[in-house]
Parts: sequence; C-alpha cells; structure tokens
Amino acid sequence: MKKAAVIMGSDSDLEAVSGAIKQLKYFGIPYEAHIISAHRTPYEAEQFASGARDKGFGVIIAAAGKAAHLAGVIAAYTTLPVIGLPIKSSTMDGLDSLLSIVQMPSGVPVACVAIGGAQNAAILAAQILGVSDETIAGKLKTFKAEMADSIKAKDKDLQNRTDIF
Ligand code: RP5
Repeated sequence: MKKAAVIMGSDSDLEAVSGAIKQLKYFGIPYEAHIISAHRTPYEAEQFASGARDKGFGVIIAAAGKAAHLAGVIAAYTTLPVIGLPIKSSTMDGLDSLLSIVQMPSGVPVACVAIGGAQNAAILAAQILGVSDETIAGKLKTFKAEMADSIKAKDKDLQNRTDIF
C-alpha cells in the first residue's frame, strides 16, 4: 500500500494537523509526518518532495500557516498529488494561508481543503490512494455509509424534539 506524507511547516501546526493523522490511522493508511518548512528548511523541502515517489508515497498533505508556500514548493518538485491544508495561525485567521495555497500558477496544481480542514485532507488523501487500492476504497465506502447513518439518526432525533416543534 502506498504511504501518505503529512508535512507541516512548523511544530506549532501539530495540533491543527493531528486530525489528519487520526483519520489516516482510522483508514489504516501508512503515513509519515515531518516538520519541513518551505522558508526555513527549503533544501529539505526539495529533497523530501523529489524523493517522495521513490520512497513509496502516493500522496502528500502539506499543512502551513501565514504565507503558506509549503504545498506549492512541494508540488514544484514532485508529480505526486499534493493536498494543501491551510492553518489558522496568524492575525488573518487563515485566509492568508488559504490564498497562498490555492492561488497556484498554471502547471503546478495543489488541491486545497478548508482552513483547518485536517480531517478532509486525510479523507481526500484516502480517496486518491483508493483509486488503485480496493482496501482503502472499501473503508471509504463504510466511512461514508456510517456518516450518512449518523445524519439520518440526527434527523430522526430532531423529528422527536417536542420542545422545538
Ligand atoms: C508557517 O508559519 C507555519 O506553517 C506556521 O503555521 C506559521 C508559524 O510558524 P511558527 O513561527 O509558529 O514556527 O510557516
């Protein structure tokens, strides 16, 4: 099974990224997590990205805040799919990170989830790996069915709320 990489720009991103790691674990996807900064350790960013495919990775989640160039720089050095995760780590509430990630120039795409959307980053990573991995695809199917069941249960509870209706 291909591995997922979870790269974050700083140890201060760890808490916001933990939801992605938890979700990857839930799907049983092997992963590595690293702190690599596009600005503070650019050489390591290049080395990681350019070697990622040969090391068995199939997808890379890149989480960063402020001027969040990590996903873009990683994408510049690999043909693996890169998912940007904007972190709310500045006075601009993560909008700066979001725009830094999504506004990539033509030729170097980066997928992007919501600000703080760690769980979705992992689900999207699973969906990418699930294209060629039936085990992951099966777990995604179960996950979505359980999610639908929980919403239906909540709707049922709502219909029984005599305090509202
Ligand atoms: C970004 O700057 C990191 O991804 C982090 O979100 C933000 C702040 O980093 P620290 O100054 O807390 O290390 O590069």
